[in-house]
Amino acid sequence: MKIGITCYPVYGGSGVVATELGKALARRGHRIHFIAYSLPFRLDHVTENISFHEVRVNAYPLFEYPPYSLALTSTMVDVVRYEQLDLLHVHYAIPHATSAVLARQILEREGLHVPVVTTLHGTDITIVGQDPSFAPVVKYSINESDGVTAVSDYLRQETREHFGIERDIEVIPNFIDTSRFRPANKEHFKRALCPNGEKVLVHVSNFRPIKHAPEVVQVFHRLREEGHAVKLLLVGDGPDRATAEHLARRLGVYEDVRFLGKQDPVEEILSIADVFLMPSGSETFGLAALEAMGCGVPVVCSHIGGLPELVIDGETGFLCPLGDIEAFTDRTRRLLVDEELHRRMAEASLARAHGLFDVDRIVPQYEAYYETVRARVLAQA
Ligand code: GMT
Repeated sequence: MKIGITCYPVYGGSGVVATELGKALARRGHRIHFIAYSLPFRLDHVTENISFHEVRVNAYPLFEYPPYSLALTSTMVDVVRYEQLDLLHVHYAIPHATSAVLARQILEREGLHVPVVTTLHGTDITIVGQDPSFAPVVKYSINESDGVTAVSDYLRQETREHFGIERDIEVIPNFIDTSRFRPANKEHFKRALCPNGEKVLVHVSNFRPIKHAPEVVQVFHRLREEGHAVKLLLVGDGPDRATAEHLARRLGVYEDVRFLGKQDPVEEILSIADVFLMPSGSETFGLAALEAMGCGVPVVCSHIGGLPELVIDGETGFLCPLGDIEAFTDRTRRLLVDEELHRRMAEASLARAHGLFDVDRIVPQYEAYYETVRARVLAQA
């Protein structure tokens, strides 16, 4: 199939899923055309089956807000026409689904029928999409897409409830490349960072307020107060990074916290982690937690959103009440002091991540869905 994929190309879960999906589809023989405002950050190499089409938005004195959605629509129309795409798959509803639906309507006038599949990822439904400035357009674009997928059952329910949407929504979860996210022996790296055999806590996020990153520092501080030999690695960057940094200084633990910034080879860091912390206030799936589990790292996270569909409480990690620093500290402590519990949870995490969320298991679900949607659209044309 010739497939156009649109996503946010910057650091973020939906961009990662879209890019890894495109790369996997290309390996399976499909011809993939990424359509975005810059090269997706995980698209480190362009292969024979992958092209990139940049969306350019021209400045004009009248435009205080240059209309990116329209430039995207025009690029989609152009790419579908000249590359003869079979399907457009857009990730994150705003504005990608709207642009794709409009592109499809333009092309229909020319007798071209290009189905639109929209994948809902998270804040496009749970936060931003519910804002009155976007909600009616989001609802319309979801209803008008030819196929809709959501990354968890929780997100499917949220979409139905908040937007009053009744149409079919296929749940296709996030996935990982298990040849990349797997346990690896990085003892030399661990010894360099932890010369006295300290245990390692890791948090990976874009440090947006919804990730509650400062809570990770609070948990770490409590464990240090109790005398545990432990280090904290914080990966990623964003608005709350400075807050977390100041907190670490104020609490006197800064020396043992490493702010590593945006790191692409995140699996290297995960391979020396003992516990992964995710105190998020909202998470439709939790891709970063899945990547940790793929490396055999137990996850301690908030009991919210789609996380219970990934992390099995007491088996692969722990689910804690939202914002309950005491509970997060307690569960992390248990994993630090009880080696047998840690071993069991690390093994269970690995088995769950590799058994259920491997790229080779999930990508065929997208392929089958594309076929179903395309057959339906062509039958109606
Ligand atoms: O909000 C983010 O962290 C980024 C966001 C996105 O759409 O780029 O991530 C969402 O999509 C990921 C991939 O499907 C999910 O694993 C994340 O849980 C989800 N984030 C939130 O719901 C906050």
